[in-house]
Amino acid sequence: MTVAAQPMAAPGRGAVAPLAGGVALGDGLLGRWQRRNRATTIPHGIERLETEGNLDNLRRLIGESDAPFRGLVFADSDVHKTLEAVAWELGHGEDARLRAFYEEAVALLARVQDDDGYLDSAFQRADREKERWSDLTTGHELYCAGHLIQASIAAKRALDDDRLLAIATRVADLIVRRFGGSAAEGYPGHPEVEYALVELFRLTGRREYLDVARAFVDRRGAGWLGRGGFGSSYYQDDTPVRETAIMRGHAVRALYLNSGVTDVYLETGDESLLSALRAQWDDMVTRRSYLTGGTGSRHKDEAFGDAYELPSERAYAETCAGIAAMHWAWRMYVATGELSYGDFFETALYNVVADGISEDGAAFFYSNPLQLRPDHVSGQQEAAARRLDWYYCACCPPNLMRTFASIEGYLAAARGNELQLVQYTRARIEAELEGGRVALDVDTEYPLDGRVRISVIEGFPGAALALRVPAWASGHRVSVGGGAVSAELRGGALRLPAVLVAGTVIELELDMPAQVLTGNARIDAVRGAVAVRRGPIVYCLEQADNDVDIDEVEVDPARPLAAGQAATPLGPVLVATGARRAPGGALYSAWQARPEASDRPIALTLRPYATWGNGTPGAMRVWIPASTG
Ligand code: FUB
Ligand code: ZN
Repeated sequence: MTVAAQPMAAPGRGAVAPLAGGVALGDGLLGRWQRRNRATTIPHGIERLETEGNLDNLRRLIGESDAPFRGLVFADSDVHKTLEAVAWELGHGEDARLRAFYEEAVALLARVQDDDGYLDSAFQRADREKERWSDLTTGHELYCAGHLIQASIAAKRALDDDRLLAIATRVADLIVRRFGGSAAEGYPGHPEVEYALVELFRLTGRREYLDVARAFVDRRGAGWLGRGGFGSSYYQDDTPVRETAIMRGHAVRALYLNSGVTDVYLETGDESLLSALRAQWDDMVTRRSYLTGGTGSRHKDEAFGDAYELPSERAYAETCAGIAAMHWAWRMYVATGELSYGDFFETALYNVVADGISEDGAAFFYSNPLQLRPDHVSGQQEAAARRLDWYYCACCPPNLMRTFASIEGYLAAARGNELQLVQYTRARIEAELEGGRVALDVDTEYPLDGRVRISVIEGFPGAALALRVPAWASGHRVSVGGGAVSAELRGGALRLPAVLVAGTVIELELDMPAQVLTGNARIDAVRGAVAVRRGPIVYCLEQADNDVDIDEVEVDPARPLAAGQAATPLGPVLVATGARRAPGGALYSAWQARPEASDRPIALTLRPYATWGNGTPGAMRVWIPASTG
């Protein structure tokens, strides 16, 4: 039996409710990515947990390995994230390799756990550098606990297996004893545990998990965490959550925190949290994120930059930040019912997150810049020129694994008697709505094209459908049973009352012509340049596709873009018209008079950004100087 991933259960006060499973991906892009993840990425990751020492770090605590502790202080979290991915995948169907890892890891964690519930190999080891809970700022114990809790929720929901949940609830109970109650102090240097605890509350009904998550949110902002090397803004600890209107500091921390804050709002209804979240969301989307959905423009501190500080080649845009932004976008949608939050989710998914993994599923980017210079000296983790098969700081690969393994949990939600489709991909979707049950087949090549055909298999009178119309769509048409209908588009949603009746076919057509975009003039790094986007897919120039040096070209934005011959998993290559503007004479100096453009127009081949770097190594750029005549 196939069990659909359900990363989030219906919250107490959501405007919409995530579905309780019931989604099976078909042979569309997301289904193919999920299968690649199962067949290649997860087995690759399991092997790396072995070779990099993550599993030995646990085994050595029970005398089953002589190896020294290896890796970073949060090495356990890679095990937990992989376990989460494996649990969702075992829910999709048995697999001997995945099952063997799952059984071994669960048994290992059970044996390693201390009597009081404590479980973190970096702090349990006899040769530990610090005592438990003595360094909340950088120790990552609560971060690791959060990932363990999320893995255990996956195991319970996908496999109905209580073993990991028993381990994780003992950890959570210890957290409640140590950090719960008004007399207690402390909160995590790296947020993550907040939304894990809220989800554990949803699963178990135990209020103390929600209370401690809320306490972590309420306590933040005291400046208590910044006393180490980084400043308090790095930890989002410079201002109280409710008084914060801007995104700052370490991007993954900020985005995990805001996911947790949204979850606390979703259970408490504390409107002061939601208004701070809305302000921060607007700040991120309008001033502090890349066209690709990437966030964190500074390598230093892996942090958000100033407003409009969005350099292309130095974009940090960590893969984990892309995933965390998807988590937050989904929760903002659940909180508000505004389908337009799905726009940022899909932008991040198909661009910065998809860029984080190679076409074959076994190599990864940690940072996802929007430009690679031809002579770039490849750093390890944070500035690799090519995707690497693992990282010393390996947070991103297992994060990708759990994301693809559970991606069906983010396609649709319910609002009363209405089913809302947020992301489009080939899938069977079954849901219990107020008034009855619905089942529908979604057939689409999205995002290759914008046609979505929905066949209702089961429905009931009055069952409604809402469809997200992305802001990038230059036009849209919808028909029910072959007849065009006009429905008002409000807040990115088309509402179709009473259409979910068995046998009905609903067709949505979204126009996705290639669009030429410019950046806000305040983004100095891209002033005078343009980028190309088709539907949600951002394009780039890659050297391997072009004969001319891509750092010496400009594009004529007035000339139409044509579809090229080659296809990629994210869309056709596109051909633009431009010219070469080479430096004069032998001069390649930084400063010189503006060279003449070549008379002869040249064809420039663009490919979906996330597909670059899978062939011949070389330069890449998303933003291309525009010819000014
Ligand atoms: O600190 C844990 C993870 O390592 C962060 O989320 C990533 O940014 C990387 O620094
Ligand atoms: Zn990462």
